[in-house]
Amino acid sequence: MSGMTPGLRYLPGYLDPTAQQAMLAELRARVAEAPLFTPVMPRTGKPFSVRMTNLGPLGWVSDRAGYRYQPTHPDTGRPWPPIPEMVLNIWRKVSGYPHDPEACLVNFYGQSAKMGPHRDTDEEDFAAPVVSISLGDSAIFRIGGPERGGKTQSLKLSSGDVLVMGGQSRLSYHGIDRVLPGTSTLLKDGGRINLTLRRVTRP
Ligand code: MD3
Ligand code: FE
Repeated sequence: MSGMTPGLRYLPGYLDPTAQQAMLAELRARVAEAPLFTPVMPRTGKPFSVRMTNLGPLGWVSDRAGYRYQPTHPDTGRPWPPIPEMVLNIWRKVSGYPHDPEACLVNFYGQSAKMGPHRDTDEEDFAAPVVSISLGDSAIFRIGGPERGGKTQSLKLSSGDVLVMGGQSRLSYHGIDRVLPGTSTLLKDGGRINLTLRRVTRP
């Protein structure tokens, strides 16, 4: 639990470099089946700087029509590939929640990508925490409270770190201010991958 944000658990170095390599190999194989796409903002169509794809029965997408979860890839029309067992096992160990996640959002950040402050509210079930796994270059993560514009704290997320957002932190504003280029050798061409695991429906 981290000071001003009850329910936030930071697990630095949860994955050692060998486990990070193994996870990356699994992800590469699955992302080959479900290519990264560039989401756009609802209504305006402004592109995100982050590219994304999903694994699991439901995937989060954003397009001109809005934000939603859907069972298929927006470009290929195929179901999202399954969430790798080693990723599910992390959820089972750290979430404290008795059901598996349905969505694993895979975010890819190039050197200048960011994610503006937002809350994750497209799920039906806020009883489950959100679990995040970071790979590749480090990034500055910022988390506030339940209201936009409140006090915030920053945390550097590095390759192999796991973050669990339960309790009050589940509905907190959060975002990625910047990626710190050249801080990891995991990805040959640099950049950062974040996996965000979520329960979407009420079990
Ligand atoms: C705090 N992703 O995909 S992960 C997202 O690094 C997202 O790609 C960021 O925010 C990333 O929605 C941050 C950490 C994270 C994820 C979900 C949260 C923090 C959270 C939900 C509630 C509070
Ligand atoms: Fe989020």
